Amino acid sequence: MYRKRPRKTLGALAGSMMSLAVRIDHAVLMRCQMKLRDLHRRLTVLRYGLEYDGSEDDIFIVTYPKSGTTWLQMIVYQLTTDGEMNFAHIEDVSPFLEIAMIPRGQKIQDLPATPRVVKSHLSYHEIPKGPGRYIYGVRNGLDVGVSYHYHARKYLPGLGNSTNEFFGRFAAGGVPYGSWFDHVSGWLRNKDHLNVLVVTYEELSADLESAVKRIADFCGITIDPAAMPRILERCSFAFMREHDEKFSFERMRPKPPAAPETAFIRQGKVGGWREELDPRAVSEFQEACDRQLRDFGEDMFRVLSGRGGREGKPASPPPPAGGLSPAGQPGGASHRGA
Ligand code: PPS
Repeated sequence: MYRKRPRKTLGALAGSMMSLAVRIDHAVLMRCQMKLRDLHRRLTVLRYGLEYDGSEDDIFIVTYPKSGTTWLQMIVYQLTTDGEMNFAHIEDVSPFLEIAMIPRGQKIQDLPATPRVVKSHLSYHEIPKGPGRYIYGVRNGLDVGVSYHYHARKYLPGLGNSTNEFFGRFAAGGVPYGSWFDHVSGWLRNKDHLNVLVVTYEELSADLESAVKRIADFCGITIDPAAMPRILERCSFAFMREHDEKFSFERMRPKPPAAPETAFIRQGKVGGWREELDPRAVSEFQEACDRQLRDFGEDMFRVLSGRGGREGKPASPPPPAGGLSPAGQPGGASHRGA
C-alpha cells in the first residue's frame, strides 16, 4: 500500500504531462502547418501570376464569394456561345482559377475556348495580370455575409452556427478570402489600371437587360436582338434555380451527409439581410462601410453598405425591357483605375 501510492501519483503526473505536451505540440504544430500551407498557396499563386501569358481576349470574372459570380458566369456564357445548356457544370465553361486550375498547374493559355473565361475570388493583389478583361462583381456586404453563411453551413462546418455568429466573423475578415472590405477596395481602386468593368448584383437584379448590354459592350460582343429573350430567360433566377445542379458547389466539395439541403441558387434577393441580421450587427457593419468605402462614389457606397438597390425584390422573373432604372450603377462603368 505504502509503495503503490507514489507510483500512482507519479503515473498520473506523467500522464497529464504527456497529454499537456501532446496538446501544446498539436496546437503549435497545427498553427505552423496552417501558416506553411498558406505561404505555399500564396507563392504558388504568385508564380502562376508571373507565368501568366495574358491575351486581350481573356475574360476574368472576379468577385468576393457570394456576390453573384455564378450569375456573371452564366451571362458571359450566354453572350459568348449559343447558350445551350449542354455543359455538365458551369465550371466546364469558366473554370475556378484558384481551386480547379492553379493547384493542378493548368494554364489559362491551355484552355480550349475562345474567349478564355475564368472565375476567381482572388484579391486584386493576387489576380494574374494582363491586357484582358476583368469583370468585377460586387454586392452589398450585408447580403454577401448572409449568403456566405448559408454556404458555410453546408461546406465549412465550425465557422459559425448562427447567421449572426457567422456574420461577425465575416465582418472581421475571419473567413476564407478574408476581409470583404479589403477585397472590394482593392478591386475598385484598381491601382494597376487593369481593364475592369464593375457590375453590381443590385443592378443585375434591377435591370438585367441593361446590365447584360453593358457586359456585352465591355466584351466587344454585339448581341443579336433575337437572342436577347433567350439570354434573359436563361439568366433569370427561376431558370438557374431549375438547373441548380449545374451551378452548385458540390463539384468543388462534396456536401457532408449531415449538411442542410439548401439550394445553391438559393434566394436571389436584394435586402434579404433585413430578415436575418441583428440591428446592432447591421449598424456596426454600416459604420465600417462609412469608414472604409467612401472613396468610390456615393452610388457605389450606397449599394455596398446596403442603403441602395431595390430592397426585397425577388430576382425572378427578369424585368421587362426598358421597364426599370438600374439601381446602384457604379457610374464609372468600365474603368482603368479610380
Ligand atoms: S460563389 O459560391 O461565391 O460562387 O457564389 P456566387 O455565385 O458568387 O453567389 C451566389 C449568390 O448569387 C445568387 N444568384 C442569383 N441571384 C439572382 N438571380 C440569379 N440568376 C442568380 N444566380 C445566382 C445565389 O442565389 C446566391 O445568393 P443568395 O442570396 O444566397 O440567394
